[in-house]
Amino acid sequence: MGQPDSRGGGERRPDADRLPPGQRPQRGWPVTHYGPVPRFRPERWEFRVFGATADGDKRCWTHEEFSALPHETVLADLHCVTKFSMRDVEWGGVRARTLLTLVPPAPGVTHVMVWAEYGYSANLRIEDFAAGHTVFATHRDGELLTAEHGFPVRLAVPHLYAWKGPKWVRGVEYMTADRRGFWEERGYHNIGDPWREQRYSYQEQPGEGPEL
Ligand SMILES: Nc1nc2c(c(=O)[nH]1)N[C@H]1C(S)=C(S)[C@@H](COP(=O)(O)O)O[C@H]1N2
Ligand SMILES: [Mo]
Repeated sequence: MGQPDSRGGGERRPDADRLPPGQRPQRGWPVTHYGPVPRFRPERWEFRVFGATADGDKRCWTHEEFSALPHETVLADLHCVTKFSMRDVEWGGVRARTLLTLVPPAPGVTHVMVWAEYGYSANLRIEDFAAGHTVFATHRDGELLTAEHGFPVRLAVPHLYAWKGPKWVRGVEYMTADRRGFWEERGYHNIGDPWREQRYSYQEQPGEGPEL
């Protein structure tokens, strides 16, 4: 199901046809990440939801099981903090909302940490994670992701800078307090809203992130 109106924060933004401040459009699809591209080993791979779940149990899916979860598509833009943006990316995969339904968080959950291979991580407020267009993508434009773009699973959180969307995701930790992820510990903004140009941690206002 295409969602032409999903570019903004859930409802259509009046400025949906513009780019966030300081961004320029990018042709093609560059590869941007820190560290090596992990090799996918299906027999060792699992996707885990753990931490403060409602019933206290963690939940794991094999690759085959994860691939069988309800598949939906989301049309969104991607904004890299290095200032390029890609318009109208069609992600296909499992909505974060679907996972929240399958594994309800405990009432006190305020944030999640999304974990990827090699310990890469990104923290999100639960409302950013629960947004209707937040999707664990397995496909782009109907094709399986390539290794360098995050196969088998990457997260897209279209209303935040793209570092908040780990490639090669392996799990989600439900948290009852905020904690910084990989880039958030290394000088990037704890929230990362491109429309507010929240690029760096020195721009954080009181209450926007845990102590550095
Ligand atoms: N695991 C992991 N995921 C990551 C990154 C990374 O370094 N490691 N970089 C992020 C950044 S900064 C961007 S812009 C996007 C780039 O996605 P792409 O290479 O598919 O364009 O991936 C994000 N996901
Ligand atoms: Mo980025």
